[in-house]
Amino acid sequence: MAIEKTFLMVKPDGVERQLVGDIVDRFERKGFTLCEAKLMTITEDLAKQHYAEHSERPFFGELVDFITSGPVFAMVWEGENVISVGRLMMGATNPLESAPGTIRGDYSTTVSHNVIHGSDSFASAQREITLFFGEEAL
Ligand code: DAT
Ligand code: MG
Repeated sequence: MAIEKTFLMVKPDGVERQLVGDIVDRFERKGFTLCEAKLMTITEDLAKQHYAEHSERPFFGELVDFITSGPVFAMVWEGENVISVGRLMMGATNPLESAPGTIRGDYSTTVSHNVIHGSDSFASAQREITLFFGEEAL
């Protein structure tokens, strides 16, 4: 038993393609609980903090440009093993490995415009929830 919280975010491509409702629906039907949500535009500064672990990667500039290119739908979800189960529901980063039935497997063909972000560990979840919603959302 591990009731925990994770940070999930529909990226600008997902918001533009009107996938917010479908994505919220998937997590609700799974049995997870929505704790926080907001439609917002990420500043360059916040994007660089959020993706700090990738700052030395060759795609970092494109990643920051993309995630700040339009509104995102940022969320905190709670439930049993929601961090790892949420990652399973998202599908793999590599589009060759994101299985049909997952969000990325159903809606994305590319590694960059891949519809959704989700925390990959307890430490990332704590950091990302605090970054977007403040410590009171933990
Ligand atoms: P994830 O979003 O599955 O946690 P990640 O943390 O490795 O994946 O990378 C963050 C984002 O960076 C990812 O959603 C899309 C982008 N990205 C990752 N690898 C990339 C690559 N090789 N080329 C372009 N963008 C990439
Ligand atoms: Mg990641």
